[in-house]
Amino acid sequence: MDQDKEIIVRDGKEFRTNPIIKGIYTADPAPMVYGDTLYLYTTHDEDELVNNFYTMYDWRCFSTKDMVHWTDHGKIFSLDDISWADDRAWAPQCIERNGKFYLYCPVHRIDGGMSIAVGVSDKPEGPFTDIGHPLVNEDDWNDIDPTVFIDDDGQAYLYFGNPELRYVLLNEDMISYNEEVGICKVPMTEEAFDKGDHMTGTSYAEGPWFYKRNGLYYMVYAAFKGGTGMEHLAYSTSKNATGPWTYGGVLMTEEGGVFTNHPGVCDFKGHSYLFYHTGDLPGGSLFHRSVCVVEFTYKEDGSIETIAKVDGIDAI
Ligand code: FUB
Repeated sequence: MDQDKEIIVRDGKEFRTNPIIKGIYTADPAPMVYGDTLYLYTTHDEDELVNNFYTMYDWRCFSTKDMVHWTDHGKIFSLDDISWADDRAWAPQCIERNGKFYLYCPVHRIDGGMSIAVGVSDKPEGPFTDIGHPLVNEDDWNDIDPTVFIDDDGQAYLYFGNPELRYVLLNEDMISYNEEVGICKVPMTEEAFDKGDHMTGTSYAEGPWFYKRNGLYYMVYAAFKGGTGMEHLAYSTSKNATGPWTYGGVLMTEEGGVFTNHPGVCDFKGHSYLFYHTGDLPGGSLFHRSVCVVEFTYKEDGSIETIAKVDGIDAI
């Protein structure tokens, strides 16, 4: 597919229309900036549904140097590569450490429940090789939507979870975690995540995205509040990597045409971007989503105002 066919010229600049990926249905965007390139990892909603539910077998990668011209790297990891998993190739995130790339992926185990798998590669665009066993396996359904970040002191954190936000301290090898500390449960308080409609009584639902900017830690996530039954995006901040968290506000309101949304945030070449998903491609539905992007700015104190969905993105 010609990934660049949706580029138009607007105000004398190249402009890519949303959804930015149009050849297949994609969701759960996870950007990673490496060198002068932004790599975007996504899930893949199959056209044909099984049991009228999420039908997702593989992970995809796209890359760009200017936000409008994108290279499609195709399938970079799939359930076929994970002998112990059989379904639900859900929201991933990738990170580089010491020249290797680690792709953290929720999957359904053959013996039941959700767990977090890790694929390893020498290249950002894969292919990735499974480490052979789950990294996080609590034998429950909470172990989804991993988000990974390496702090300035070298400590790596993997947050994840629905309905509870939990984390582990990753070891330097990035494929194991500090078992003495174990799996830590973040207190699900209204101060941290606002009062809301999800199972903990807070608005936090799923899809955490963890990062640090100008010394402040951010947790962006999909949230439920107000009885709409649709996810909006919200954020919380902390002065420490492990909290306590303070609720920051709504990042993006819910009307995306589908019940889920999923954030991926990054800075790239002096611009700040929020990736999200909607049902805006033709044939779009709850199980046929598509990845979009919007540029935004931080206020001087690090807070973020609610970001409106837009019809596309300017070239850098
Ligand atoms: O795409 C499957 C699941 O839906 C993800 O893991 C959640 O974040 C939601 O987007």
